[in-house]
Amino acid sequence: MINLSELDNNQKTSLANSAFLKSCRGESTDHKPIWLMRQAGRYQKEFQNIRKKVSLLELCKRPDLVSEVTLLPVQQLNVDAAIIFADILLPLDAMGAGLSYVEGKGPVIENAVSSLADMANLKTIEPNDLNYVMDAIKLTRQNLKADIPLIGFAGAPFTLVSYLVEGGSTRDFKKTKLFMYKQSDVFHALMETISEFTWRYLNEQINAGVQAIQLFDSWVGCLSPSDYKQFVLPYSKKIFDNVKKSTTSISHIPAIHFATSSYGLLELMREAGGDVFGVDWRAPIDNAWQKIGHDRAIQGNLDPHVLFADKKMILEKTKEILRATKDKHGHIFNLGHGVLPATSVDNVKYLVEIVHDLGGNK
Ligand code: 1CP
Repeated sequence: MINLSELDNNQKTSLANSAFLKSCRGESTDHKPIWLMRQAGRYQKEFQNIRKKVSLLELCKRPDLVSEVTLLPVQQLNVDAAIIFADILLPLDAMGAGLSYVEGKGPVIENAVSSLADMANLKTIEPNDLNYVMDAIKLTRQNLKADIPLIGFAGAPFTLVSYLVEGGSTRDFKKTKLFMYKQSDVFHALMETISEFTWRYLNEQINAGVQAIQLFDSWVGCLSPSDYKQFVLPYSKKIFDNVKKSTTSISHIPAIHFATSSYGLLELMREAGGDVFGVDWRAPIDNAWQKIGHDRAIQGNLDPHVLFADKKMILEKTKEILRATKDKHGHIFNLGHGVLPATSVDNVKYLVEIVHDLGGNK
């Protein structure tokens, strides 16, 4: 097992000069970098074959399989970064919330939280309760091409609390919002506990060898700007502040701040922190970038459904994004949300190819 500090200087330099990390820093690159959220998953037959043998939770706890799955998209698609295969809900499993993934339904939390007493039943966790993630990072860094950065990640407190309170996925976030308004003290206490854990968890991932981190606040776009400011911003800010503080000695590890439906929140998300902002397709990427400010990098924002269309449409929609980000440094191409399960691998490969061929100057 190696640690980042054990990477030799050549490798550190080639990683630092990768198109992905240069773009995170807003520097010019020889080609436009691209990686895809959920780039390892159900749409790949190799992944399906592994999932026939093990459950998602078992897979996440097997560093050998995690490493194999994480490398798949790098080998198959030629993307510019790998993201460690894990799930944002793993800390809830360690907390004893009774996490399972049910076929056709998604994540289910058996011990959902609706009171202070429910919260008190959750275990206090430490990053080393998820040591299997750190072991997987160390192994993957060893197996990954020397010039491909590895991204670590965590779920943001609001998004994790939404799963804890709803007991699974939701469309309207009704329970979460009522909990936030009616039991604000318990809500704040949960946000505090999760944010304290999260910055330490991300720092452990950095120590284990990732070159960038992404905070997924996937569902925070359901909130008004005022509620974001009051109930979320201080906690996300604490995470970015603390990750930053402890990484300056290693060399700067860029932090990506991602949410969907976030157009109305972008200025506040910037205030919370992050070097790169992940945006979805609900707003034109140049408008979103304008709101964030061009002194920060941007990531996105193709609608994942476009990958179900024919190549002509994929090309047209991709060119729109390339045109809107042309002549500026600091754009990392990505989807606006994860790759959908039935996506054609061929179309994903095509997307990576055209971004590499046309990105930057067309
Ligand atoms: O059976 C399966 O294979 C289940 C599908 C699956 C996968 C492939 C789940 C269940 N999690 C994962 C892995 C995963 N989750 C990754 C892997 C790394 C990569 O990108 O390649 C990542 C980054 C996540 C992050 C994640 N999990 C998010 C944030 C991103 C997003 O989609 O907004 C969220 C919200 C989750 C929760 C979750 N886990 C799994 C599912 C199906 C969901 C979403 C359910 C919902 O809509 O609420």
